[in-house]
Amino acid sequence: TRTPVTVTVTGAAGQIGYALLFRIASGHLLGADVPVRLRLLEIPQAVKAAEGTAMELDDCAFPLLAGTDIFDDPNQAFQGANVALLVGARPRTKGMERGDLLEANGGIFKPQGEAINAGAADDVKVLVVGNPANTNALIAQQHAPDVPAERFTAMTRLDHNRALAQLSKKAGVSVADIRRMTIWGNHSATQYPDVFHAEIAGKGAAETVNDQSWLENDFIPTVAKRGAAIIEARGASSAASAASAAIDHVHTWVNGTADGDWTSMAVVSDGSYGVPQGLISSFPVTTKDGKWEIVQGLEIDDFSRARIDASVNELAEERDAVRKLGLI
Ligand code: NAX
Repeated sequence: TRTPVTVTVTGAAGQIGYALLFRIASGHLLGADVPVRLRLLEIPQAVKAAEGTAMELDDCAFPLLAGTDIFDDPNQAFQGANVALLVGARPRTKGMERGDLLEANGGIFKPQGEAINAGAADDVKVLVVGNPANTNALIAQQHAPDVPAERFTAMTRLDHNRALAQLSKKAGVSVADIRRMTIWGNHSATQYPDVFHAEIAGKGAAETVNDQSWLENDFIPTVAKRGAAIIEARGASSAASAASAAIDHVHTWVNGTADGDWTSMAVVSDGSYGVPQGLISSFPVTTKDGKWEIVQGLEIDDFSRARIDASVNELAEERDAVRKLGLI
């Protein structure tokens, strides 16, 4: 039998955690033949709730789940982690300025980066879900100098999946007929969902839809503001869809993208497409053998260029702000 893969999940007692843990333990994260060992991190006040979730995990009798341990100390939680899902974060509350938000999250992601650096497995792969996800990932990465920078990623797969869903509805096709969707930039309202390289059943998606006004005034804002629309309708933020996207992100990273297709991941920039080196920005990426690569050579027209630049500028501002606060 295979040695279990150690998966650390932070914010385990939160609503995404509740939707995520059962899918990890049932084999959806890494594969139906890969046993997993869960290490959960919570703040002390939420450890009891995490213990309740762990009781339910026991009660599922998942054949692949080799055990669940709960910690309130990041150094213990990340010990031996092969996969780290950083979900817990400090949400923006009323009256909080962006600087306060970045500072509060720096207080979480700096020690977690240090703990990953000190104790995670050599092959650790990190996905940051907790917002502001790209900049939280940058903070953690900067405090893990011994871990290759490319192992730190942030989640834009939910935005990617939302874009697939909107386009499939508009075109009257299955999401399975769509390839090469791209989310560029920050996981925020400035993100740019790009259909100009996407294909529907092998033909250009933009030409197939042939409706620039829908693209500009409906598709892009609907995808970018979907999180707010979910809160408005559900009375709570996206949880099951966010958990599902986190599963997709890691599954694709580990198992590879399909031939001729790509996915969206926020990864450390090498300067591709004019995105300043070092920023953790969403790109079209292919994956193979547990490694990602930014898709090269795509033509970017003026319409796309302006939107990519706006989102990347926001990321640069966030980086400058956390630098000023001494967080990186
Ligand atoms: P919840 O508030 O339900 O849960 C967060 C959990 O994190 C809580 O149980 C809290 O105790 C825990 N936590 C806080 N600080 C911690 C720390 N230092 N160490 C360990 N655990 C800690 O939020 P939930 O709805 O689960 O969302 C989690 C995060 O995902 C939020 O930051 C949210 O903004 C973000 N999201 C990101 C998305 C993305 O696409 N990148 C989409 C969904 C979601 O909005």
